[in-house]
Amino acid sequence: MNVLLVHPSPLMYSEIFLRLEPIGLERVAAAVRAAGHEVRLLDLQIFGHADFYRELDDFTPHAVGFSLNYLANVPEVLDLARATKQRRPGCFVFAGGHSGSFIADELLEHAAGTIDALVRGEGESITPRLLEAAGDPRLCTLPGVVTLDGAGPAPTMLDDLDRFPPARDLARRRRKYFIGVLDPCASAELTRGCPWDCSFCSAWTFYGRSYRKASPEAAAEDLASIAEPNVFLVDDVAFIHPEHGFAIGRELEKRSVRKQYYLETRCDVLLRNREVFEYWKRLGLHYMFLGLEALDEDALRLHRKRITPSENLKALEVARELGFTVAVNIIADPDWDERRFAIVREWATSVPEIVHLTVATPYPGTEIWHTDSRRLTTLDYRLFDVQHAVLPTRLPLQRFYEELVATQAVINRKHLGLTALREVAGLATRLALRGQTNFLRMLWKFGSVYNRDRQYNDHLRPVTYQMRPPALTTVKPRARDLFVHRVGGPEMAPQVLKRGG
Ligand code: B12
Ligand code: SF4
Repeated sequence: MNVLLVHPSPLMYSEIFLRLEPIGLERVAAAVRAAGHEVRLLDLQIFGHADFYRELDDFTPHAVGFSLNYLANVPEVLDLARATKQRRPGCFVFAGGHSGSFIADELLEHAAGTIDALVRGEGESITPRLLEAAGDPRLCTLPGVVTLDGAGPAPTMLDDLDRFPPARDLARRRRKYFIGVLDPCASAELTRGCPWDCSFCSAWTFYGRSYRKASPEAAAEDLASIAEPNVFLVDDVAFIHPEHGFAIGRELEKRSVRKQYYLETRCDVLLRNREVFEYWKRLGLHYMFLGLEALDEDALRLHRKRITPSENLKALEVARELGFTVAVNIIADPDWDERRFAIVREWATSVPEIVHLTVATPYPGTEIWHTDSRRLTTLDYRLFDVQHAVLPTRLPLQRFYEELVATQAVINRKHLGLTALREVAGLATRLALRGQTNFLRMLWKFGSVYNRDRQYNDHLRPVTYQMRPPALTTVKPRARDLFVHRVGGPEMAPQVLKRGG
């Protein structure tokens, strides 16, 4: 079969700071190719819709699979699926990915027959079986597969993370992938899953709170095979088990692999496992993202972050001592008033870290989707990108965006302002001379992307596809009822939570 795998367009956030290779889709591509299919991958973060239609005509795929990690991409994928069926009526159309896994039935309803199957959970093991069964009415009996005829049992987990290393050779124009000064930048995965259970996050519900590791040898081999000098480690929380980090490091040393790395971790993990981060500093780790989320105790408790403000601040000190460049995230609640924004602005300008501000957003698959008593003010998927307010704002909406953008601008001026620019000018020039202009372009884009009017006007766009809102309930769902992947015995079976009105 000719199989075309498609990653949708970038969201607001990635327009500025980063564009990363679709590593999940590359791993699915590896599994599909291993089953003997001809596979092409098209990343619409780089290519346009015209390129997609050209692929449909030139490659004449028998199957097209879309990646739906992000809710905000739902309308685009639904439109592309429809267009695919119009252009190639016999083509088998399917979709999978993180967000898609939580709203499979709703997506199939919107698609009205233009998506043949939704794949819940990890795609590597099931996609080859799905393609084999395409057109068979028993398709919906496969694990994790949902069609208009019904849903199969819970998805099966990949038994071994070493299988199906990402088919990076299929990603075209790879020099377009970057994060900040790491330009160009590849991605790699050392572990999968997260054992914590923050109330706003769906990483743990997707994997059923499981945590798996690649073998140190396979992880190092994969990193050694990467051509780019920089690597983004996509793990939810890096180096939870320090011995795993040390073992990979030793394998990298054996292979003389030297790269610059970016990773994401928790403050308490950094505090507890300081030595492994220190060791990786020597291997080339320079940049890390710490999910701070809030400055005060109450908000941290609400997010169930299981950490205190003083531990967070201590971790920042440790990261500074070790010489890392750190980015942190703060969740802005739509309930914030001018005073709360001012506090965050003041704090953000007083610390050397890069501070990101995202807007609290209940997503399907998270606990707050069911428990936040505030009613959603919009059902437009495109606004569920943690840059828009989808819950009632205390300030008038326009005023909220004014404060949000002003805060982001103050924070960004700290890093992208004239003084900062003078510091990075040499680096930007060196990259430009090598033809790497992603970082340079990023420096000029802030005003056009983070813009009060643009954000407000996004709410006024006509909505073709409406999200199904959560059912109103005061009962906190059981963790296992939120899981996509079933872990443990049958008592852990995820039940599809019925949503509606
Ligand atoms: C790395 C990462 C990023 C990278 C993106 C890398 C990339 N090019 O895709 C960066 C840093 C850019 C990023 C940014 C954002 N992210 Co992010 N990100 C992640 C993270 C931590 C890991 C994703 C990953 O690479 N996993 C490893 C690969 C192997 O897994 P995977 O992609 O899920 O793919 C597997 C399955 O999903 C499935 N699959 C995937 N695609 C397909 C397609 C088909 C056809 C099939 C059958 C199967 C399939 O099979 C794959 C292999 O098993 C996830 C959390 C998580 N644990 O998933 C959040 C997560 C996906 N991100 C999230 C969010 C909110 C964002 C932002 C909006 C945040 C922001 N601050 O603005 C931005 C927007 C990004 C954008 N699209 O522009 C949310 C998604 C929420 C939602 N419901 O939409 C998540 C779930 C984190 C969370 N719990 O809040 N992110
Ligand atoms: S926010 Fe981080 S620590 Fe919390 S559940 Fe999600 S991935 Fe895990």
